[in-house]
Amino acid sequence: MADNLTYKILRKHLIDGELRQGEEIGIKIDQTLTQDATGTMAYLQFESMGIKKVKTELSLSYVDHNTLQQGYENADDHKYLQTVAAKYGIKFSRPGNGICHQVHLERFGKPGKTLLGSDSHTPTGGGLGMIAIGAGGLDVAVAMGGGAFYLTAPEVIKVELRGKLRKWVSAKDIILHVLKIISTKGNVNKVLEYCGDGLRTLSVPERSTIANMGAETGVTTSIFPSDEITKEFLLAQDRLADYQELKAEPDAQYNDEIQIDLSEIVPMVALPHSPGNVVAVSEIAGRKIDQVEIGSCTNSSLRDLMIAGKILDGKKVSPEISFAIAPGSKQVFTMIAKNGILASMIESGARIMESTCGFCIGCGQAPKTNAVSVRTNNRNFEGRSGTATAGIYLVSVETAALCAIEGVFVDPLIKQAEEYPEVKLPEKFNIDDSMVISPDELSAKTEVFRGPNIGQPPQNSLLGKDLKGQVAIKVGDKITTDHIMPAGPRLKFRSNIEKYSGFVFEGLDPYFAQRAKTLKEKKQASFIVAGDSYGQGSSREHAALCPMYLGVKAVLAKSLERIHAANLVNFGILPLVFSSPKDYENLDEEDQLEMSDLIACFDQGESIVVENKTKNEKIKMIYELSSRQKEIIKAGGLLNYTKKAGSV
Ligand code: MIC
Ligand code: SF4
Repeated sequence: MADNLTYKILRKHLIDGELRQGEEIGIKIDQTLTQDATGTMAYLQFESMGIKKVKTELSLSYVDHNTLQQGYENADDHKYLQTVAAKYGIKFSRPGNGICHQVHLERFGKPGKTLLGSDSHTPTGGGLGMIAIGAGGLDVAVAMGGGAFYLTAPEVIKVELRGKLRKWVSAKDIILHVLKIISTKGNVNKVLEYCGDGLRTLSVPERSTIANMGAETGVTTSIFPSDEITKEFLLAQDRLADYQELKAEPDAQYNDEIQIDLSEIVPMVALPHSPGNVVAVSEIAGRKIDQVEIGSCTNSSLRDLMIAGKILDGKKVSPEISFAIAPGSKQVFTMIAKNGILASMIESGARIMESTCGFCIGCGQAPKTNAVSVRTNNRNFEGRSGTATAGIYLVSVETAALCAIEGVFVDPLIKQAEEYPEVKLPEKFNIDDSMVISPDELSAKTEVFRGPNIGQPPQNSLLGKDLKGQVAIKVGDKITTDHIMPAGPRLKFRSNIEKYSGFVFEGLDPYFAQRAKTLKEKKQASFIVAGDSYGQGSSREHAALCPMYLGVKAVLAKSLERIHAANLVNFGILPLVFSSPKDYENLDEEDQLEMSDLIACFDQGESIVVENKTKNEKIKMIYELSSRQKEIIKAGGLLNYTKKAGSV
């Protein structure tokens, strides 16, 4: 059978299992990336594995999420990350150098390679023809140690782009259009593979906008072929040697197909509070706006900032709105400073931010009460901006810049008669890697700095034969990892699990953490009951690690998202799925639950029967776990399992 591009690359990297759709496979990881918010824990876990040096072709540690440095915690984390990187042979991208995905695309990604990142938007690398996957920090730590990364061999959906976009419509509108078609649900263990003549009109950064926000559909990753356009981009980055042509074999097989005529796409917007709530901007034209933010790993490339700057040139921003722009990388920042576009932005009234995630993760720029905030990033979950009552609207840079000028929603298509500020990529980007520190022979002797905010990764105990405990919380559908483990002002405690775990489910139930702790003291397990798509969004393993620390032993859900389900397993928490939705309805908070003979159930592949002692009922729970995952859960998590198995 002829391979599509996804299977071509997977086949080359296969080191465990058989490459058959639906089966668990282990692949070799060529490159890894971490960012500061997930990185500290990943490196603490890596250190505890007792390996001398990373075994990948390239591992990079970025600092981009939390650079506000209010208090000593961030600065301590940064120094820990810098010293641990030097010691173990990892490149270190200093704060201010840019957002991990943007910098990786510009300077390090390579067609045909595998990239594993402790951030859910790692698939941005798919724009360069990589298999780039987001995972929990512990999975990345294992990959740095040379261990395989395990995933389900995916279904591959062919997305054929035909024709050409209209003026004022851009790549962000394509991915919003895709989200409208396939939504944020039901896409687990799938890959979106793009092809078609429409690709000829999309530069690498535009392809990467699409691959980046593919994460919101829940797919494992998205991928584009590596072609002449990729070659041009790599040449302009002075990296021609990294180029290779890559495409699907003729007559390659796919599980499904989506056809998109680019000329029919109109400017789109994702309404609060889900990236899947997509409508045409024209439907809300004229609605008043309070804030506009341009930037994030989705839309902060040179192309995006040039467009925004050209739209703003000679104009003034509406006095009614708060407006900020964050260039995605130092490269982009330097180039717009040199070519004068930065001056146009400043003159228009924009506030210029550091090259970091910033507003996207609620680190600053929280909008006002009940605000309508228009942003170019990829997630608009309730409360993520830092203001619980604000509504976030996700749009393209074109729409955002026009909205900033007018103070109301503007459909860019009304501008069709005017000249579109077309941007051609430069023949040479500004190349200066001085903010990336490379380890040398002496670095292995570096002493690792540990501030008082850095604790040790907590260990879990072996899975007991029986579990007894209580439903400590019951939540609804589409609970994101931002609901489970808030970021924003809480981010600085990522390296301090004892402290950070006090904020689990903070926005939904501020008493949860205390309740779970009390149950743990009484040697009772806590159980989480959830609806559909539990664990959407980020890769933050803290959404599993902190509940584990509080004594959560199982999640009982209608369905679970891929990265979060894997993180639960990695920390020894049982990811169980209801066999009938009515069982979810029958369960209530404080119900006493018991599960018996778990190990025997696992060994014999039987479903797990949960006894609801309060209601005197029995519930059949199903689980999709490979034999390797069952062993991980029995061992109390991946760290225990890896050390025992000596697999790195
Ligand atoms: C996000 O966009 O939610 C984050 C912050 O980048 C996360 C990682 C994290 O929580 O540190 C992600 O996407 O994985
Ligand atoms: Fe950073 Fe936002 Fe991108 Fe996450 S989605 S990596 S917080 S810019």
